[in-house]
Amino acid sequence: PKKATFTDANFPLDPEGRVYHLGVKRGEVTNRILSVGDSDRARRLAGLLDPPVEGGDLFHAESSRGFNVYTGRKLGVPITIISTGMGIPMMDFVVRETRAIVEGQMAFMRLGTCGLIDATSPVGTVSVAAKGSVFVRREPDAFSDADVEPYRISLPIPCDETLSAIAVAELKEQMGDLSNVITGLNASADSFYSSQARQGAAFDDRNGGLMDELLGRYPGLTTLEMETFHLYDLARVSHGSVIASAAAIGLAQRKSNDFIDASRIAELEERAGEALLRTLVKCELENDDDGGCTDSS
Ligand code: R1P
Ligand code: URA
Repeated sequence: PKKATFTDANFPLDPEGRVYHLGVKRGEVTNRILSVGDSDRARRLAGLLDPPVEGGDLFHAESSRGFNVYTGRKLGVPITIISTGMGIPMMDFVVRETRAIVEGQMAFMRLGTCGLIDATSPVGTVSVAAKGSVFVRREPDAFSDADVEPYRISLPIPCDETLSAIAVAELKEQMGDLSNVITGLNASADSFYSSQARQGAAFDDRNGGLMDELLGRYPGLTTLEMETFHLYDLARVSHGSVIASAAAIGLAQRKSNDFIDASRIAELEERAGEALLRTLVKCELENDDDGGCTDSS
């Protein structure tokens, strides 16, 4: 298909107002967004939305950059599910480009997967990053022989406490006996490998002491993944226009080296997804009263 022409180098839009990477425009995204990394997870969770009324379709747009946007309703409330992909730049596109085409305050929940750090949490545990998130990034200057450490660990950034509390309650109800729900501090890393302290011989990663360093600095660390920190960071600098929280399903147990059986993932994702969609339905946003995102007309 022919590519549309975009104008405005500062914030590119096509003639209909579509944003450059997500490929959606005003009216196609709501104030309540569930962001997930994986496109299969997004499609599966879109199946949990209300059935479209009277021949209407669930809105779905897939962009050539790999974002999938589904917009419908959950329990009557307009909601959007986005497959974000992986890493901080992808989360940056999702938050900034949706913010540009939605009026009023926005709530973001992330449902991710993660590595579990504390030895007591088995694979399948769902952890809410209710105590915030830090960022772990590889420092390239260390490999240019500058006198700096090879990994930098940031200060924590908090999440929205109310959104997290609703998420914990909803997750406990929906997960039931299927899995444990915990809360903790998350670390988002700029690699699945080096900055998550995975060991390998192919690269000179200098990360043998990284896990101990992380736990030494933040003993309450529960999870390692790749996007939550940036979601919280953008919410923090959004002048109050974005609130955010995040949960993740533990696929990898980093102490025991256990990895989850693939057959368990779909049900865990669906139950956690149901919980986080209900969380977004329940959360109150500033513009709800004036016909904002919960207007069901
Ligand atoms: C790595 O496997 C990916 O899984 C986690 C990490 O944050 C990273 O994006 O989350 P998602 O399953 O949501 O992608
Ligand atoms: N996603 C991550 O980023 N890390 C893990 O260990 C598992 C999922």
